[in-house]
Amino acid sequence: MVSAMQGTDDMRHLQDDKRSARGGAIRVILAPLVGLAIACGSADGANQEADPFGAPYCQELLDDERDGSVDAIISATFEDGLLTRREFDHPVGGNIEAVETSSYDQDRNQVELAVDYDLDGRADFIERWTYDDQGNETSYRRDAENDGNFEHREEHVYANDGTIARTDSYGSRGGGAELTGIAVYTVDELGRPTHIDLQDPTGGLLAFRDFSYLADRLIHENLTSVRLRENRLEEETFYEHDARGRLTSAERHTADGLDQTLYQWDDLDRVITIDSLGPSLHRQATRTYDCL
Ligand SMILES: [Ca+2]
Ligand SMILES: [Ca+2]
Ligand SMILES: [Ca+2]
Repeated sequence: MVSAMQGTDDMRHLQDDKRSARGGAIRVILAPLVGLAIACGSADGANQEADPFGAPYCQELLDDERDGSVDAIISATFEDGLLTRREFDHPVGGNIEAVETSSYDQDRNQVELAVDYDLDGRADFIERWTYDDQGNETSYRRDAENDGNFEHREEHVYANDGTIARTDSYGSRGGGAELTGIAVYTVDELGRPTHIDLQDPTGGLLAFRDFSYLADRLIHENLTSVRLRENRLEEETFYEHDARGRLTSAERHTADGLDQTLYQWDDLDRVITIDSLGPSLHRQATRTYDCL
């Protein structure tokens, strides 16, 4: 399903938000671990990128500006059920700049991401996802300062046939949780979201989002187009896949211009390079999976 109110593009927004929130710490988080569930968010490749329990990469080189020089190195280790990513600056010093840890609580079917910006050993940012027995994401919550108050929470509601029906978003103010938005889904006969209405707490329509799929394929990952309209803002993202159904290109058209993300895969269906080309993000990430 499409993760929460976040369609594929919102993941990018989420990523940007996090990046700014943490002052440029680890830069590769994309709705982490949604891939632990079924096909959540896989339409844009974020699944493969973000799911360390699926195809963990052990090293990622980041080249900002795509000028051929590496600017940061992310190293990932998976030990004792914890996935840890460390970001090092490069080539200056090789100092650690941030550490993020992902863990899975089997009893609660919960994934937690904790990020330590200032390297004092205590997390400064926490996110949690829970899943039902079918692997559907049931909730998401975010604590921006790790003060125990989760300022943002989303609860997903599924219909009897297992398809996503609604997402309720809550904000927390002064100890009380307050409904801030509702997403209502329309799904096709395969259970895929085709339309999402984003509503205010009283049910007033704020925006909507349409999804199109290739008709001749039955796999979930064949999302071809997402369109978002929000007041006068309109944007559309087009996806391309190779013969094996793997995402090769996501092209996002907005009023400001065109962003394109290109994915290259290895023979084991793992993403090895991600090229981001556009005014808002210009970067190449290169991944390695078989570190010694
Ligand atoms: Ca560079
Ligand atoms: Ca800290
Ligand atoms: Ca908080």
